[in-house]
Parts: sequence; C-alpha cells; structure tokens
Amino acid sequence: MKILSLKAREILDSRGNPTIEVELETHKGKFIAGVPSGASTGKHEALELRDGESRRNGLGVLKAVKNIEEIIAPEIINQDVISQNSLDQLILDLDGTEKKSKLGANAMVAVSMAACRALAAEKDVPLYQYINELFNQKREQPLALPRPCFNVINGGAHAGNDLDVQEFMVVPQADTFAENLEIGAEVYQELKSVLKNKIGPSAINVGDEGGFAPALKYPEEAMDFILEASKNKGLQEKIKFILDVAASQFFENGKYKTQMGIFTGVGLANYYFDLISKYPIIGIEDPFAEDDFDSWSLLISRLLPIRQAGKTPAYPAGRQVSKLAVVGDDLTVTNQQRIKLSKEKEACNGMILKINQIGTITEALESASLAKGYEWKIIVSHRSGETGDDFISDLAVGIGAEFIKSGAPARGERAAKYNRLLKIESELKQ
Ligand code: 2PG
Ligand code: MG
Repeated sequence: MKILSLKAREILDSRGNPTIEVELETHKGKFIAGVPSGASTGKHEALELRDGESRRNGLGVLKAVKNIEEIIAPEIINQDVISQNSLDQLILDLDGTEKKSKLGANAMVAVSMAACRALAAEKDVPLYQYINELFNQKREQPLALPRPCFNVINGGAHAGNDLDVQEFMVVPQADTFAENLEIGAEVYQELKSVLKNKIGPSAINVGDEGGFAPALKYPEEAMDFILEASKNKGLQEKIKFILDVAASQFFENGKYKTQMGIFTGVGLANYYFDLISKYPIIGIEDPFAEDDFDSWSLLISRLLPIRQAGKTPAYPAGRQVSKLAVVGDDLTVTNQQRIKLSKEKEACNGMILKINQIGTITEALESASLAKGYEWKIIVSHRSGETGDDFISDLAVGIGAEFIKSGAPARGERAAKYNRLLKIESELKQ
C-alpha cells in the first residue's frame, strides 16, 4: 500500500480540549482518525504530548501535529507500507523512547489508526475483519459482538459531584447487541425521570461520559436509583453492574480517602465484599491504586479459594463473588510489562484495553493477546475525552472482547461507538 499524503490538524474533543485528527490518503481514498484523551489517566500510560504553553491552557497539540507532519510523514509518504506491524515498528523506531515522549503517543496512535483503516480498505475487508486477521490467534471462533457497559451515573474526575466511584455501568444480559443497547437506553431514560422526580432537575445534568451526575455521595445511593429505574421498566433481572472505582484518584499517603471515610487497602476490600453481597456487581475496575499491588492481590486471593473449592467465602458475599472480574486499567495501562507484572502478582483477572495508553495498534493487540492467554476478561474502552471516531467498536469485535465501554447510551461521541456496533451486528447476520 502506498501512502500518498498524511495530514494532521488540531481539533476539539468532547470536552472542548484540543486533540489530533489525521487524514491519510492512499489510492483507495482518505482515511481519518481522531485521538481520544483521558482525565483520570494512569501514571504508567504512554505520554500524551501537549504543548504546555499558555495557549489553550497548555493543552494544545501543535507539537504533536508537527511531529506527524515533519517527522512521521516524510518517512512514510510514497513508501510501500506492507503491514500494520511494519508501519507501527517504523513509528516506534522514529520515537525510540519507552514512554513515547519524543513523538507523543497521541501523534503515534493517530497515524496507526488511520493506517489500519487504509490497510483494511486495501484488502477490501471491513475494519473489524482486518483487525481480526491481525489478531489471529488460531482460534477459529466466529466474530461476535461485545457486551456493552453503559456508564449511566458519572462521578470521580468526570463529574462535579461527591461520588468517589467514577463510573456506574449497567451491563445488560440479553443475547444480542441490539437488545442490550435497547435495555441500556431504556434504563438510562427511566433513570432520568427517577432522578428528576426524586432529587430535582439539576440531578439530570450529565458528566463527561454522558451519564447523569446527581449530587450523591455514596455508591449505594447511585445503584439504588439505577435499580429503581430498571424495576420501573421491568428490567431489573436483565442488568448487572460493573463499577470503575478509579481508586488511584483518591489514594493519598497509603490510604483511600473517600466519602465513606478513610480506608486501608484491607478495609476497602472488605467494603467491596459487602457491596458485592448486596448488589448484582459482576466487575470492579481499578478497585485500588495503580501501584498498590498488595491490596489487588488480597482481593483476588479471597476470590480464588471460592472459585477453586466452591467453599463458603470468608465474607458474607453472594454467588457472584466467585465470578467477579477484577479489572486493571491504571494498573495495566495496555502495557505488556505492566500486564505481566500484574499476572505475576495475581493482581487482577481482567483488563481495560485503550490504544492511546500504549501508542500503536500492534502493541495494543499484543497486550490483548497476552491478556487472553491469561484467560482474563477484556473491556475495550473509550476515553472520557472523545471524538466521533468509532475505531474501538471494530477493535472490540476484531479481538473478540467480552465487553466494551463507551459511556452512556447518549451524546454523539458515545453513541457513535454503539451505533457502529449495531451496524456490525447486522452485517455479521447477513
Ligand atoms: C477510565 C476512563 C474511561 P479516562 O478510567 O476507564 O472511562 O476514564 O479516560 O478519564 O481515563
Ligand atoms: Mg478506568
């Protein structure tokens, strides 16, 4: 495949902050990619290059744009790109740093994504199919849709309220993506009415990921409102919860400072067991801080004996405890070293996959492959700052991820991903 041109520009993300869009041209057409950006980023993530000058509050990405146009473009224009792997390797060599601090992971991911789209077009296959070929694990499984996780109540760094837990995700349990989307949307709309009636109109203001951001304090309150809404719609039995606690955000001097009080890692683990015994929670993401491996391992070790021996848990927890997904995000940051370390320490049994945490598609696929080898559950994820780009939908299908999270079933940049999945599901049925 010959790249005819590569252009980059600074655009707005969903929070109104600068981000990058690239346009890569081949004889098959123009391929666009938009770069997402996190607010509660893990400290082990690859570097997102920002200008750091007074313009745009220091958040400008003109240096990264320049890196694409002046460092990457001259190396790839008019060259024959034979594979995703060789293109990504070339970008990695041009950068040459561990944290992608020379070019910026945001610059690299933009080019990697656009090239992936172009390579799929070159082969005349849909993006998800091309990704599946790249990912090929010799598991001849049919392509399947991920289960969506809808973030219907926002807290933490994504909302102006006192909820410590960043994301309260509703995970519908129907068999098809279309049905799951419908359930998620029904619960979301009913939750809007419940919050408005019970708390008042300001409770339906939304946070960064499109979920409501009511002035609540405790996780129990948030889940009770969601369950009430589900019940009103007769959907209570059809939903489960996954929480993203994003606990690094409230970890200070070895303690977890929450609205419920100050916890040690052990205390917080006990609190989770209590929560799991009361609510239909099937997964907890970042229950502890990114380097607090002892607490992570403690939580997992209390799950393992239950799973292995089917014994009564040491904590008053329900059946779902043994199946709980303990999911790394800031812990694992889509980085193979961190994933291996987390496995060594038995810290988690699932992980978030975000391409911009690592910088290239090839590395993200390698990370996914590693996690699959460990039989971890994978949640492909958006960032809290997004664009209309729906690449992650194809990624989730291509790698056969169990889950995808893209915020609430509302707001253009979130809905774009879910709508793309609807389209893929209908294509796969044909
Ligand atoms: C997370 C993400 C996405 P952010 O913590 O999982 O929901 O948030 O993009 O702000 O890191
Ligand atoms: Mg997270």
